[in-house]
This record gives sequence, C-alpha cells and structure tokens, in this order.
Amino acid sequence: MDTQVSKLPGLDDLRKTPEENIREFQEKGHTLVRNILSADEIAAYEPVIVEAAERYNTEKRKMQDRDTYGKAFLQIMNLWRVDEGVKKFVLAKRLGKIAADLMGVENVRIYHDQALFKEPGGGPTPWHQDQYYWPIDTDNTITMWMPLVDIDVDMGMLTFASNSFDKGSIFDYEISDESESAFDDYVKNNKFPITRAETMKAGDATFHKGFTIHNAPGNNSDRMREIMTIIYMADGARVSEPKHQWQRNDHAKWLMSKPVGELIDSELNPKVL
Ligand SMILES: O=C(O)CCC(=O)C(=O)O
Repeated sequence: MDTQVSKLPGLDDLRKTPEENIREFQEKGHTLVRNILSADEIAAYEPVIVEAAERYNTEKRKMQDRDTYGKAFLQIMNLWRVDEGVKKFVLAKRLGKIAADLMGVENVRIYHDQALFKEPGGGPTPWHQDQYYWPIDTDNTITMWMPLVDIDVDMGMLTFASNSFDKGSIFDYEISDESESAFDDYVKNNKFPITRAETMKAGDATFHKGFTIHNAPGNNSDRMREIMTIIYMADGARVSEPKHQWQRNDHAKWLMSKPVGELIDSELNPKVL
C-alpha cells in the first residue's frame, strides 16, 4: 500500500487533551479518550493497517492447536518499520501528544507498535503487566490501544484493574494461565475496581500505564477485533539491565541492544513530537 501514503490524511495536528482524562490516567493508571480519529480517518487507515497485519502475520496454526497466549490474539509487531502507511499512523503527532500529556512530559519516544487482532472465537487475554517485559529505567510508559472497528464487550474489551500500577512488577510470570490465576487473586485481594467500557467506536482509544494490571475477555462475536497499539516511553528514558530472558529479547529487538545505562534514542525509538 506504500503508493497510497500521500493520500492518507495527516494526523499531526496537536489537540488539547481533556483535563479529566489526564486526572483519571494519573489516578487510576488508565483512561479512555473518545473520537481521536474521525470516521473518515479510520476509513482511510483501517485497510492499510489490516493489509499490513495480514501480510506480516506468521500465525498459521488452528485455534485448537495454540496455547492460551496464541489463542488470545494475532500479534504483529513494529509494522511502522515495514509499511509507510502504518508509519504515518504510528508516528502521528496527534497520538503522541495525547500520550505525552497523559504522562506529563514534553515528548515521547516509540518503544514499538503491535496490531492485536482477536479472531472470532479467540480466547481471553490473561491478566498481566506490560512493563514486565521492558528493560527501561522509567515507569513513565504508556500503551495506546485503538480499535479500528466498533467493538463491544463481547469482542474482547480491554479491562483494567484500576489503581493497580504503583507497585512495579508484581509477579514473575509472562502472559499465561499462571499470570491469569496469580493476578486474579491479587486483584481480588486488593479490591481494585475492575473497569472496562461497554462499547468503543473505531478511533477511540484507551491508554494505560506500563504497570497497570489488565486483561481482556475472549471474542464471542463473529467479527475480528482489530486493534492497533502503540507503546510510548518518556523521552530521556535509559536502558536498564534486563532482568530475565523476556527482557533480553526486548533489549535486542526493540532497543537495538544499546548498552545498559545509555539513553534510548536509536532509529528504532524516534521522538514523536
Ligand atoms: O488486546 C488485548 O487483548 C490485550 C492488549 C494488551 O494487553 C495491551 O495492549 O497491553
């Protein structure tokens, strides 16, 4: 789709992020911002992202042959590096500005993007914390999660344990049945409110902190839950010592193996604003 890029609408205008979103994000560790992309903008970008996700998807197993993680979604990462149309979306200043405002910083850098497509009949996403995977020396990180189609709870709505972000990494589990069970007890014992939207329009987005505990139910509809995510970190973040194999993988894959202690500023991690 690279030849179509100049026809894609620009998403670089900077808007004022509503104060109530900033307050909610800081207090609860997540917020939902409505109407970030218009219906026309979604109509332009949705096919571009879907086409790129389909082109680079490597999951070919039948649903019943996959483990819990594999059943949760098709996960296609860093499409901005291989598709110019997706790059225009992922590096959009409109999106980066909202992330920066919520995080209370002047500028953000890209950690990576991922298309997370939950197939019809796809399983639940177990409870987890994203930042368990990241060798980054700040917890000022954020994930934007944007549906490219209208979704409701039956399609796998992202679900948050509100106020659960401020103790860092809680368990040493990757996303799995074990993380689901351990976090489920933890969330109940701590009486964190469970928060999720009933519906989201294509072009709305949730934003959550790297340590906010979250999960999603399965997709009980007959439609694909098309989600595009972008993970940002505060500009000025440095590489931290990888704590386990998952972080060693991320260090090589998303941080170009920059030495521990160095500023994260490689071409894989551009500033957005
Ligand atoms: O899309 C999902 O089901 C889970 C998404 C998620 O965990 C994330 O974006 O951090």
